[in-house]
Amino acid sequence: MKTIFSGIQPSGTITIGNYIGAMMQFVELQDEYNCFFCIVDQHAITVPQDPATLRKNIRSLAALYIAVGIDPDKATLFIQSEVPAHAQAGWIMQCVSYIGELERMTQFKDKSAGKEAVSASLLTYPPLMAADILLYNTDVVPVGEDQKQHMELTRDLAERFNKKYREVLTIPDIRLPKIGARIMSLQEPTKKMSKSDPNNKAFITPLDEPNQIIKKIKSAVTDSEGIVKYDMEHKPGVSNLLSIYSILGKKSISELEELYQGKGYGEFKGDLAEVVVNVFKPIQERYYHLIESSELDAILDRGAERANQVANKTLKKMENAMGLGRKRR
Ligand code: ATP
Ligand code: LTN
Repeated sequence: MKTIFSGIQPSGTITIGNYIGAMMQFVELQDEYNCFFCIVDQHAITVPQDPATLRKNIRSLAALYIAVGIDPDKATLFIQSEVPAHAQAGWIMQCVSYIGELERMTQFKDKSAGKEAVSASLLTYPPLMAADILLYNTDVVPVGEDQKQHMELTRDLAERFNKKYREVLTIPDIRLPKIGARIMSLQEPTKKMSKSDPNNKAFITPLDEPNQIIKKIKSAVTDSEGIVKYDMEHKPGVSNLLSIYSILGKKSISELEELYQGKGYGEFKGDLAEVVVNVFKPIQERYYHLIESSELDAILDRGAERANQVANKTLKKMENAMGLGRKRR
């Protein structure tokens, strides 16, 4: 069986973008692959986090992974900071990275733009992500489109390591969803939807109440044309809503265009809101049951144990290849 690894930051409640771009792929792939799904809390602290909120978000993300359909008997679900090999291998991958290539990462440029104090870790975020992936001999990484550049760097770093030392690391491939690889903000449809957006009308989360979902979709920015048609360049708002509707409503974009021909945005948005509410309703029920249960801790304990076993093996191989410490088996 081939191996999959992916991670989500506990930097807020996941958005419909994370759900469509990442989580739906995870659920679909868990039967065919040996899967590792990680709550990357060490990545989240590259920008300021309130400690109590971070703790809450970690547990909440764990419950959401299970609530959307990850089966802990099939996939390994764990918290990054509970597997020390990530930070250790992250350091090694930093030593293989060049400052110039890290400075070229668009996520670094976006997240550091206009900030007075930028942590060093915002720059060294991608080598840690590479370590996450490489520790599990990962073949495939399902992510959204915003991670393409980080994935190319991960492959470069792994190839560089193998060439410089020894063939230790597996070169991973990226897997993007066919539709929905980049869900846009509901308020600024030319910008990626992001869970850390300060404007909470810009995103929908699976935990939003039905009336919040309806309000957010009704106030989503569109255009004055009144025609439901997919055209990302000229109609980014409507096109984004069409993508969401198509995936969650399981209808093709052209089917939807036909369905709403001659009808206004009001009816289109109302129906879309209903689709979203219905997809998230059972997820919410499972979530509220899990978040209170000790079952969640047992799942995360088991996950950390399995992840530590695999990660430590690769870490040892990396250290041996580089001549770090004393020779160990
Ligand atoms: P933050 O706002 O804190 O930067 P984020 O919302 O961008 O977080 P991440 O935790 O960094 O989310 O990403 C988790 C996964 O979700 C990644 O695979 C990422 O590619 C995917 N993803 C994030 N935003 C979107 C989006 N708008 N559309 C599709 N996929 C997305
Ligand atoms: N960089 C990703 C989160 C992330 C990740 C990973 C994704 C950290 N480590 C490993 C896939 C594999 C993000 O910002 N979305």
